[in-house]
Amino acid sequence: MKTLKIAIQKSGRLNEKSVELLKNCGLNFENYKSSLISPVSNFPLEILFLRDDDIPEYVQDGIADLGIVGENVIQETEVEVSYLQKLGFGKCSLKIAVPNNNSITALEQLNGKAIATTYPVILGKYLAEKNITSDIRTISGSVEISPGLGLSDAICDLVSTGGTLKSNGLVPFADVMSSEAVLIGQKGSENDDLVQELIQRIQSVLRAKE
Ligand code: PRT
Ligand code: ZN
Repeated sequence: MKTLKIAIQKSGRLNEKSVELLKNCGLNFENYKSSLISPVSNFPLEILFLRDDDIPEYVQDGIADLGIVGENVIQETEVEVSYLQKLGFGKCSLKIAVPNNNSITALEQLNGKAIATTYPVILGKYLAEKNITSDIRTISGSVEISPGLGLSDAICDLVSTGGTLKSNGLVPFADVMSSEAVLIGQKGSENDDLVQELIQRIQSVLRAKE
């Protein structure tokens, strides 16, 4: 019999809620922190624990049939996958923020300015749509300290409570995208009976939470 594979984040903001969702679907598995794969004892499914950045490509390439990951990561990796279900957790927005003592009030003022981000693809498309040409500086983390260090004029980063922006003297300026965790599948996987069974279980867990 066929066994499905679902990729979830190994550790980080989405791990706990992803595990909880699958457990609430009645799936029995050990949540080993040290292993990459955990078999489910009562459903033909294996759980792969991965870095969130790798999940979209693994699903696109069929190494995993399904994945749970933030929409922001899917859009940034530009993969071809099917969106199967929004999951209602991991909510955040990708925003452009500027130092609170600045004089930037209109988007056009970002022309020629340096914007630091870990989301160059999404930001690049957003600015192109608005006909704005900025210098996108791709960095791998701690984006919020970059204006204070004189490395950029603005940042584009994920925001949930807004506390990180505030404590770094930044104010949100423009909404680039909103995001939450979603269930994705390899293109066409929605036609699979086992995938449908799992989607239905997930939907009834989400309905019970409403
Ligand atoms: O190790 P791995 O690569 O798997 O994890 P990661 O470090 O890349 O990601 P992780 O665990 O930080 O986030 C996983 C996903 O959670 C993201 O891709 C988003 O879809 C979602 N998410 C929801 C967030 C946030 N909220 C969030 N607030 N991801 C990051 N942040 C960061 C943000 O970058 C900033 O540094 O939190 C800070 C801002 O938070 P506030 O509350 O101060 O606004
Ligand atoms: Zn990551």
